[in-house]
Amino acid sequence: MKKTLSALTAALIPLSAQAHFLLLKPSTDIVEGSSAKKIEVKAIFTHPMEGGPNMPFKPVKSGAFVNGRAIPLNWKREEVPAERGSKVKVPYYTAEFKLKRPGVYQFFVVPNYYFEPAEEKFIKQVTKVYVEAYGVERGWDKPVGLEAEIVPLTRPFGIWEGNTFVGRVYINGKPAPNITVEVEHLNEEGIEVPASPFIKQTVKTDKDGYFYYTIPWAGWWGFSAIGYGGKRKYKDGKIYPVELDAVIWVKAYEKPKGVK
Ligand SMILES: [Cu+2]
Repeated sequence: MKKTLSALTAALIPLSAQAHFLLLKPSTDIVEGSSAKKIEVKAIFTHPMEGGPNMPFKPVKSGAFVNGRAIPLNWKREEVPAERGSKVKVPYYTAEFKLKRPGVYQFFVVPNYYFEPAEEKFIKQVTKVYVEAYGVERGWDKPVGLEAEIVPLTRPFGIWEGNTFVGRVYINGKPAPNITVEVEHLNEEGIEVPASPFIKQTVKTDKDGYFYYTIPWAGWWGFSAIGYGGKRKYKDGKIYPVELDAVIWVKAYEKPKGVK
């Protein structure tokens, strides 16, 4: 009975509400002080507003891009249930990283292709997140040069809630006009949404590939620009389209106490 019910529920959830997100989250977005500190970065392929399900993936390419070069990351593979209460486990990854010098570190992950049977397509989300270390803010507006990339026009660290985030989307090195950008909050507070459209917000890029979103409350927010990455053969012998997405995560801080 329970099984029938959950199958029905799954069938009734419109696909548009189900946004996959590769989450790349550092333990902090700003590191201060005078001695070299360590942070932890976590990478998980999930549905951040709903808290799951989690999908399998592995990093194919990754690094911390700073001052024009990429420092490799040493990922440790860990496991998490695919869904709450499920015995099926999927991998996620953590990496410890020592920030040796001042600068803006752009952490990035290029995952393997994920085949989504419900949508009959591959998904590949090239994902970035920023950490500013020891007071040097230069370099956050520089692209890493990834196949799908959001280049921020809003400084992507030290953001207040209520700030407007502006980014420009590049797919295969070219600005991506008129494409969808899905926006999701990492729901660590257990927020319940009033209706399914609230799971994600949607904006579109303009004719030059720019998008704008005003962050409504504090926490981590992910932006996923939905691009097209050609076609590819699946193991069933058929050819399917590739959704090539550019993802970026930023953290908004709560307004200081006493302001309105
Ligand atoms: Cu998914």
